[in-house]
Amino acid sequence: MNEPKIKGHEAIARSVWDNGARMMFGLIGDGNLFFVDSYVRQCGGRYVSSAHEVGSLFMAMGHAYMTGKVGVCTVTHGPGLTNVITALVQGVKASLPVVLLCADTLVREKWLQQAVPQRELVAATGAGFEQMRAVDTIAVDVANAFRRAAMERRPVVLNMPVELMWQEATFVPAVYKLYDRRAVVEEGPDVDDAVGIIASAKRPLILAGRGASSPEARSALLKLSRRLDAPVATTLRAKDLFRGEANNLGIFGSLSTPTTLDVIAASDCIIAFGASMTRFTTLRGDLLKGKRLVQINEDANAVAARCSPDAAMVGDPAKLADLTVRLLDEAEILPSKFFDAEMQSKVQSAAATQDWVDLSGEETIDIRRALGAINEAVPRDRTFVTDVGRFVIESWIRIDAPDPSAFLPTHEFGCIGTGLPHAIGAALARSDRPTLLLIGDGGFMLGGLQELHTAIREKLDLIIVLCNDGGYGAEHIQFRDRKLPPELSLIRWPDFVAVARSMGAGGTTVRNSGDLPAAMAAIRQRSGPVLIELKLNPDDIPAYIP
Ligand SMILES: Cc1ncc(C[n+]2csc(CCOP(=O)(O)OP(=O)(O)O)c2C)c(N)n1
Repeated sequence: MNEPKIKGHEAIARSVWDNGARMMFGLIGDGNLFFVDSYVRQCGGRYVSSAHEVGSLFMAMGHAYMTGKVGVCTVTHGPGLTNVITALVQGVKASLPVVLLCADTLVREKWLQQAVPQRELVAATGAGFEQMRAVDTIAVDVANAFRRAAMERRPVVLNMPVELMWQEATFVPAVYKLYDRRAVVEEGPDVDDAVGIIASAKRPLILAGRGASSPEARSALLKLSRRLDAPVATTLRAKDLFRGEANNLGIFGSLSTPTTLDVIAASDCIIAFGASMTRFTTLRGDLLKGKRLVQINEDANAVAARCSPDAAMVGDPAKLADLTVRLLDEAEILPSKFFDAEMQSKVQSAAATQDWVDLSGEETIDIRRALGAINEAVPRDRTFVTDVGRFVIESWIRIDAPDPSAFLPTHEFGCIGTGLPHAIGAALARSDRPTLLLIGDGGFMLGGLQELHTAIREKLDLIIVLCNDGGYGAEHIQFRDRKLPPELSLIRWPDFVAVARSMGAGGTTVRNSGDLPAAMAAIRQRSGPVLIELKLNPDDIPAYIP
């Protein structure tokens, strides 16, 4: 039988659609325009065009983070690819599954303006690389890129030679099934060693990371904490997992409160679930000194990679917490009495006390005061995204996320200016609730302003809180610390609110506490992206921890 033939660009569009992509981000050029057109007009796919390619890849990453599915992005050859190199590196560091469909120039032409060694460029970023081989392998090549992105949890670049776009072949759909690779929990020497250490701990403390932040893991960890009389804490990424629990210490690490640091210092055993134990979590190892560490992680590669545990278990954190409780019961181990009424009242009274003095003036507002008010004004069911800079420390401490899955920090590569496009992708994935973005003025000028128009065009429910300290605060404080003049870090920006309004967003400036009610009203009455600019004194922002 003679199957009808379709063109290469149509086959790519159909394959992307068949692999579940209902939304694609990108920027068109010679190499990908016809495929994007087929995706939109023939498949009915939703295409979001960015102002700069790097923005489209960050959008796809924000979308992937919120949906838990593979994000999709397309760029043209040459500068289309070189423009996304930073985002590829960040995607690798953040373990985000994304397929980047990247066109490539004609092989037979020697001196093409936009020719670059794509494979070599991608290799240096740590992302995966797949070659679209021929017009009749398009379906399997696309399916394989999706499979690899999902299984390897990193961006995969699919190189699409432009000569394939108008060639014809019969089309056989391809989608690869993903197999569950959940580690099986079996009793054995690892479990014996780990539970032995936990059973003998006198002052155990449970630490949860993002790998143990599912609702099942949360309740299993709380059950174990009650069984052991252990307080609970989280890494930054699992922030707010235990909010409201009596034995919650909040964040473990460089963002810990003094009371939490006291409890950590007193503990003799850290039981870490789903945490990779970064240098920020352990304070470069200092917080683990003199304690035993038990690490429990589903990902075997994360175990003992950045720390030296005394025992470890590889497997589902919820199941291993349940197993630990069962084994402690069978061995009739007594609770530790570490978390007692005294510790509870210490933790609670510390949380209820304001340990800072309001430094708001006439022309600038104290960041802590402003963020407290914003935290109250924005609906609780929210997505919370942050850019990078000195402001981020206070933002992480003072702004709540409803749960860790709604919290998208973008700091893995320490790159400023990635927050707004991430927030756009996240807002498109979760249009049922507002997205709150905290960003600095430097980050906004580097990578926010250029995509603000995308957010406005897409009519997103996006609240942008711009922490404007008049320059690069993370550098300002370093000049000040070394008693050097900070002028190089100070920049006279345009009027951000006027610029945002001229583009079609709402906006208001907060100079002092008297301006807060108007900002709260602007948040309540928003009908699209709204910019809340906080005027901050660069000399009065709590210290940045590098
Ligand atoms: C792409 C990139 N360029 C430069 C830096 C160095 N850097 C780190 S923080 C920072 C200041 C950012 O300023 P802003 O967004 O206003 O935040 P602030 O530190 O003032 O709170 C800079 C320039 C970086 N991290 N990433």
